[in-house]
Amino acid sequence: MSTQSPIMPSEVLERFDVARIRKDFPILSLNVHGKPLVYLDNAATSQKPQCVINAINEYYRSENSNIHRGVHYLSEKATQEYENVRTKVQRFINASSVKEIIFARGTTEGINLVASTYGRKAINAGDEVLISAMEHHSNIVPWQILCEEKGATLRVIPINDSGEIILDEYQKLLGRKTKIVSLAHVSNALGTINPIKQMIALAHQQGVIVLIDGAQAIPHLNVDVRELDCDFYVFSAHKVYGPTGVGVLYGKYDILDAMPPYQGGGDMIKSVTFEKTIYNDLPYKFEAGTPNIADGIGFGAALDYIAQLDWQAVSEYEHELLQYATEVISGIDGVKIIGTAKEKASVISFVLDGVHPHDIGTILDQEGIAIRTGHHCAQPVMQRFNIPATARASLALYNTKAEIERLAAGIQKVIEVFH
Ligand code: 7TS
Repeated sequence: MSTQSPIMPSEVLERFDVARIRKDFPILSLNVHGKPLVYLDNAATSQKPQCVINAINEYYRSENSNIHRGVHYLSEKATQEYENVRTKVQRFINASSVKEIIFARGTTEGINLVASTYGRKAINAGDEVLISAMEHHSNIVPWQILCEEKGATLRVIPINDSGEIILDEYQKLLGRKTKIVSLAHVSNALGTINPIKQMIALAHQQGVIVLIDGAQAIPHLNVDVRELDCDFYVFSAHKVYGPTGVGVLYGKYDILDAMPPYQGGGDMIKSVTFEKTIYNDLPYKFEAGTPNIADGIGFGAALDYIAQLDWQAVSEYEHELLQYATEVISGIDGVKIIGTAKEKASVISFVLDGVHPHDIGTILDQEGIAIRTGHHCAQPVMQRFNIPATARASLALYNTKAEIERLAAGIQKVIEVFH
């Protein structure tokens, strides 16, 4: 029941200059309930570096204007800044073209867009949509709505007791009726990294297209959409140090081009008469109305911030931190970690004997420690493990070993209170 580190500080933990990184995130120096904040709710949303805050501020101070429609200085400047972000996203995920980068409100909207455009066109009565048992609600409900409308069936790939997809079952479920597979790259409730490259290849062998929900992968893994060969990849800026309200839908050009539009309105058209509307080219066909310009530009600053980091060092650091946290937390008597896949990122979901996760969260909050408790918008995962909820600590590049030790001490306090 030791909360002391059984692991010596490693080379990686020493090499990565986390103290310098932490200075970039002003919120990390807050005190909460009189104690230094330990922010371990990064899977819900990450904190923002000063450069992102500055970019949004600067936009409203000196660039604010609507985009794609003005000939005046401000509108041209805002348009250029906003479109530059598209190029940054294209490079970030190695897409072939900026035309394949659609801005949306976030992961949720990206999935809904695909379900209600590609899905409505491609899926008919008797067809099947295949997801896994570890999906976030936003990768379940849009498909349920679609299946209900079309008389199609939602099929679910089971997971094992470690929280890994059972690949044999996946292969059995992939059949002639399957029209789309939609999978989390990384599970928000379990932390499992799914073998999506292999799963995409298996789907493609059957001529099935694949959407990847990258919400939890994008802050931790190196994502190359061409290497993965996914047909769609969606993620949210706010989980990767950018602002809320902006996200990305990547799609292969030919697939996007053949899809009907999502919402109708300004910017998504070339010409409108009462008889007929000609839709705009990609990517604008899917971007009706004034977008979230300021936060889009803030997202660009987040991508610049990431670009100047040694991403390999970040990944190694986060991996080491996760291993350390897993060892320390699982060493506490009465704690059980939910999600013990061999390949994991960032997330430690756990339950504690005799204590409801909400009580864990409340006591930790008094210690200045922010974790999330509940079903994490993945209720079927809770059902799979026969639990109502978990307590979840989720890590980011600015977390430290010392914070993990504060978490462990906080859990000890919970135990003292309850026993
Ligand atoms: N998919 C996954 C895997 C997620 O983790 C989330 C958000 C979403 C989709 C939805 O993202 P949004 O930005 O559109 O809301 N996950 C969480 C979480 O784990 N705690 O709060 C939000």
